[in-house]
Amino acid sequence: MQISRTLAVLASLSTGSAHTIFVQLGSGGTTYGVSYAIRTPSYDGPQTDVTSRNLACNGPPNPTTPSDKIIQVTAGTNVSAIWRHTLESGPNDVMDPGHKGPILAYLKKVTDAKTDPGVGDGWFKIQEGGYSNGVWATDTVINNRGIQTIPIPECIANGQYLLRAEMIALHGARSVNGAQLYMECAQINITGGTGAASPKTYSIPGIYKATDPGLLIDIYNTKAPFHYVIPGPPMFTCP
Ligand SMILES: [Cu+2]
Repeated sequence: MQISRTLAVLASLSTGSAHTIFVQLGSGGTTYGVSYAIRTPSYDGPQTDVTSRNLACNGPPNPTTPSDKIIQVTAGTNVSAIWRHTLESGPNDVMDPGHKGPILAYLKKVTDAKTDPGVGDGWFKIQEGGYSNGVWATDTVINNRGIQTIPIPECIANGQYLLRAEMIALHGARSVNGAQLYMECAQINITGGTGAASPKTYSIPGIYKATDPGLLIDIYNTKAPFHYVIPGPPMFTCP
């Protein structure tokens, strides 16, 4: 108990500046350049207030740069959200491994992906990974050279969307607003969708509460194996 608490404190001290950014998207066999069609910040810090409008597509204190690009995505295929410590980092510098927690992905259908701020209703969760067999989903991404593989549902409508990829680090989450949430929004145009389903949508901010069991948790003093509850709404799947 005492040792793990010390390790936890050391982990949060030593990883204070080793955050992460969703910097690149791969789709249809092409990996686009850093910040291409993604609203990236120059600083890699987290959002920690789950009621902030900047929970949607990041923003102050990590101001983001707009992009006038849109990436084509075929429904029913996988895209690759690529995470790096900074905009300049390589595949061996994804995020400090002391950052452990879930990964998630959301879509929001929009009229103009280049300009829609993403704030408010319209979001549905298309991917979630938490803690299983002793491994956090963030470790899976780090060990996969920063690649978060996201399946795009085949049954959704065609058109422009914001793709919000997210990683949450829980090393400081034993106190309220201690979880570090990392997210960026990619601007995509989906084709090949059947449009057979209309996903139930949710608001960002609004999907998380500071006291959610998946955001307010002492991961170092919770006995393994434990059941980690991934935050946010139920994941959408095609019928
Ligand atoms: Cu960090």
